[in-house]
Amino acid sequence: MTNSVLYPCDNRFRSSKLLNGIWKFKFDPNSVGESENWQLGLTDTIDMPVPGSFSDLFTTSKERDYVGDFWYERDFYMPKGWDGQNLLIRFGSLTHRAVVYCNGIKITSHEGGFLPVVADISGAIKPNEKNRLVVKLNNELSEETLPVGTTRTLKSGRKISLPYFDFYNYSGIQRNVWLLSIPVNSIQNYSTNIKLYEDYANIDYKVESDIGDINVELFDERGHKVSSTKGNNGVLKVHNPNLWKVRNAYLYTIRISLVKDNEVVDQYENKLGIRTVQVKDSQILINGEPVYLKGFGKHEDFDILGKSFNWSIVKRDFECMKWTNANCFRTSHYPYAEEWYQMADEEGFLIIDEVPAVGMMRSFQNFVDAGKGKYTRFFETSTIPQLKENHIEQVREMINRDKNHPSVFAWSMFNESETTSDAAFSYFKDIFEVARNTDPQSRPCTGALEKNSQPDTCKVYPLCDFICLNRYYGWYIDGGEAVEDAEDKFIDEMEKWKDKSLNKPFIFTEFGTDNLVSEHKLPSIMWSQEYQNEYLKMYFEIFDKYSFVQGELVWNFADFQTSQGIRRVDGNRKGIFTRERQPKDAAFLLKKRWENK
Ligand code: GCB
Repeated sequence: MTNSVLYPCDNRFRSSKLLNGIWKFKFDPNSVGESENWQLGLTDTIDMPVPGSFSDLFTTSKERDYVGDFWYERDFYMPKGWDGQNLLIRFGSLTHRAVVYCNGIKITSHEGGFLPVVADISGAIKPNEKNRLVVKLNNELSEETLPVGTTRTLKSGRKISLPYFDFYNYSGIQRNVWLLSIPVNSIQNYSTNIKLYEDYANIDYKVESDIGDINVELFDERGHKVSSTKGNNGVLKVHNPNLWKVRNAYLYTIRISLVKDNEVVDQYENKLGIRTVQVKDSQILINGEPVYLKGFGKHEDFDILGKSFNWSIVKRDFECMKWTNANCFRTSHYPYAEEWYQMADEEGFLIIDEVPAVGMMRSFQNFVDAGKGKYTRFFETSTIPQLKENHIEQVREMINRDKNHPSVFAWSMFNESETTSDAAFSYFKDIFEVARNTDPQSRPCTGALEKNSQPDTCKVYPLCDFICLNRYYGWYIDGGEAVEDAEDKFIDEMEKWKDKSLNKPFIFTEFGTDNLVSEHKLPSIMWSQEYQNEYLKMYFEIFDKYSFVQGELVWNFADFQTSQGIRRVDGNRKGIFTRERQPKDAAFLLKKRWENK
């Protein structure tokens, strides 16, 4: 029995029970927990919601900005009728690293804060008694783990985190926690790959399971069976398929059954969209048709909730994105909770799925340094082998988790890394290769390039199937009075890319200005809403001049929390929406442009 990361599914064979709610919580600043046997049970605890980011619930900075080890605990009973099954514990994520104990027994440990942690607890659980789940987490940043940053110890002995990235280091048990009951002989994983022909589609599939016979069936949205076949590997043929289209999604249901001695012993169902992805010349093709990407770089971020998963925020964000006529977003700068992808599948949104490889230029203000030629020999440091190991593992885990979502059309291997050295190239060559070897659908791979990654200096862009540029001409570079120079510099760069005749699509994965809802100025000045609109119009004019520009994802969908600093006014204010998800002026500009684009 492997620890399948398949999203929970309830049916005759499988059950799930959410363990969300109030858990016990305790900081462990001196890392004494294990030596004092905290894994057996915590004392002197406080209440803590799960899912939840702990930071913004507190009223002192010491607690909000806490860095180090911290512990969660809750008791649970195994539901009636679950005996004889395999029991798994499944965390949507544990940020950034964790050790899980059940009844004092170590069950698993995991590195990386944005992907599921699943473990078999069958051996540790007591069927008829109260069971205790204890989780030790740690949220320190380093140059060996993703996302990249460092941890500083103040004179008082208190640790603070110094992220090399521009979002607040929220942590905790931030996503759903489930107890799962799975048959002893079970289905563990499956993947699909779609090929379209004139009047039919072939869905090549692969199922990993315990020994037995596999049946695969496909149902349309009305529940009618449209195809079926047998075997762990095979092809489902669908005549005159309803395609999953951008902003016009059609979802079939795939049902996989495991049969032993003529009896079904396990069944797994999930949604399936029939669509293909291709990069051809300078276009991105979905089902063979070119699509221009319109949308946002986002964050999982909200007032009080931090990065906690919450369905209402997912719903509101999709409603706002639909209102602007967007069709795409990038999960900057880490894989989001799985439910985001489920809604994107339903709503026909495209996703660039990003691994948490952010901060790979050793800068506390990467957003400024990214434009100013800072070079830190990041890839020539002794921490690189360990970092690379973690990076590879998280690429694998992300693709394994998200590979069956029709919404996911591309993988992003990094955000704003240093790219100008041979060392950077050889590092990323291996990372891209892992992604390409892992994805059964061979989706395009890319990475978001900062301003130092220029046509004549960047060594990494040849690895990208399409080029993603983050550019801030007119904000970090030549903002305000100098904005006309910004425009010249931007056009100059674009001409250099054009001269390269790369015959690849270019997507702008970031461009934007900070602004305050309270600021209106005539003539415009930086931080006013008028300035944001003028800046966006300048960018749109330039995009429209170059036919290889095939998408625009504005930075950012909404204002979001960051570390404190002289350039951040209670966070990053580049939102097209406020942090409360109300439109700023630019939202109306985008809505109008994207209606006709
Ligand atoms: C960037 C980063 C992003 C920042 C953004 C900004 O280049 O990729 O994480 O938030 O700039 O607003 O400075």
